[in-house]
Amino acid sequence: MIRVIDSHTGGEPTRVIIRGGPDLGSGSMVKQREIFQRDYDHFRSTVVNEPRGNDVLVGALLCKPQNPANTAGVIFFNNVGTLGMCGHGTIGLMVTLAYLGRIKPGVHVIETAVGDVEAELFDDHTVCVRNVPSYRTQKNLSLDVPSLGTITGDVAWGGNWFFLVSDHGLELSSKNVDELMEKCGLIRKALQKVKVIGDDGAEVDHVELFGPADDGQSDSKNFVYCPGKVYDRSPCGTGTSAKISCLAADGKLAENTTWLQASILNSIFECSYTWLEKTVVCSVKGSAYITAEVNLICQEGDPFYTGICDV
Ligand code: PYC
Repeated sequence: MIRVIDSHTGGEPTRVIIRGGPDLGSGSMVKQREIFQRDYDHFRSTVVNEPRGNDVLVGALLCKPQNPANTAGVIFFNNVGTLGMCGHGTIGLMVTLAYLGRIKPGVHVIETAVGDVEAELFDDHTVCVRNVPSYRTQKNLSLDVPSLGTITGDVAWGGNWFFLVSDHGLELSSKNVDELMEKCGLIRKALQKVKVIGDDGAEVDHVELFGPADDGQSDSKNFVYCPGKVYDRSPCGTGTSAKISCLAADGKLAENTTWLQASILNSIFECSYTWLEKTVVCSVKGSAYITAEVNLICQEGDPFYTGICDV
């Protein structure tokens, strides 16, 4: 029996495991994530994939923080593997811990496999995440994408790796999701074909399209394609941090200036940044709401005990 609490952040779901998860020891989150990836991939799939979950769900396994002064350690994962950081997931995690009465408003340090983040809980629903340092590694990379032609974008890190494209000629609208998914899938394949990687050697596995906002208040709207062939319903905390690192590097956004990033659903993250040497530290503020508190049950003999994954 696995006890979970579900929430959504700007429409993007997070499932926090509060009981029944594996014990990964008390090492660093890098070490704990290594053990999780090596020995518990079936657990990941059981929790987030059908029939207990769905492709869009992001899981958050609460872990022992290496530093006992910190609030929690967490491993984020999705339908195909683990994530580095997850902005919407951290907001969902904080709101979940508040719902459980485990934390009070204030600043909390959360350990992730790519570094510690500070998350400030304002009330039951709103959280501001001070993300790991973000930076751009490639500007105006031209990619030959079969049936789309040349697509130019930037490569940036915001806790995960992103290929950020503004010049895509597509309308970012919910009614175009099928076309957006198909085209992002082609871009992802082209990135894989020419082996575009980040400076840590990891694959650039998220594609982020930008366009003008249409809600009368945001600075930009995005569509974020994630590695498991799903799109982020929220503005994507790590993706928005990657975007802000590009704006900062281009001198298009000043320090401590608010940037309102809208998602494909027009849910909004309020962001700003400060420089840290050649990187930027982004603050990403958003809200999450609890949607369920349930036990996942795994019965003996269930042919789909460890979930269905056909991605
Ligand atoms: O909010 O950082 C994020 C995120 C990553 C993948 C899905 N959401």
